[in-house]
Amino acid sequence: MTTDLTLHWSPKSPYVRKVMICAYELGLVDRLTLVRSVAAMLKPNPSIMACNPLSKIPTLVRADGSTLFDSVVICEYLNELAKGPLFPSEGETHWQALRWHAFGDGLLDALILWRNERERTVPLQQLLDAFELKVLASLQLLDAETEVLAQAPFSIGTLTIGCALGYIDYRFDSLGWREQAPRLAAWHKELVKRPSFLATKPVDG
Ligand SMILES: N[C@@H](CCC(=O)N[C@@H](CS)C(=O)NCC(=O)O)C(=O)O
Repeated sequence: MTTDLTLHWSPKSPYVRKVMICAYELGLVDRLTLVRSVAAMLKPNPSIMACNPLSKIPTLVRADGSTLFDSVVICEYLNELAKGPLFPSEGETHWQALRWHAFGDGLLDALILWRNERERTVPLQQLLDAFELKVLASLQLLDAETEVLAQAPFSIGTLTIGCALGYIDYRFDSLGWREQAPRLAAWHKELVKRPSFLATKPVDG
């Protein structure tokens, strides 16, 4: 298979992980050339910016040089390329998948801003408290939705929630989220047995 797609990639980014999980699930991994790219809010990266002025990963470069970002767009593009099932188009499963996709991305956005704030020399306590409140409330709601999550088909929605929970494991271990959301934890334990999750576990380096 030709590697006609270049992905600005990092093993730490949960948004990149979404794209990689889609690629594994859709059998498209062999078409990707992964370029290790460091994206940091305080240090715009010229090599990413040559393709994406926002200096964010994931950014996908196609064979004709055109680019696609962000993860929302890239995941849907890969699904379309493979004529995959990850973006259900019919009925309630469509809205369910889109809602969990937005929910998981929103949770990730809050977690990343929370992490940035807590690493500042003098963090703003009000912001730290607000992020914690939102993350705990999200976990509570997802825990209440576990039965529906478990019955839903595997989709961009369920995989994004899985990536957000994986990011909590990676960067917010001390939150003890499994005690706050035990039903969700049981669902997540099964989800991460999928080869696409095992192959994309976040790692430092
Ligand atoms: N909404 C974007 C978020 C991507 C994002 O924020 N990625 C982080 C890495 S985890 C990044 O590139 N940060 C660099 C920056 O914000 O300048 C997506 O879904 O792809």
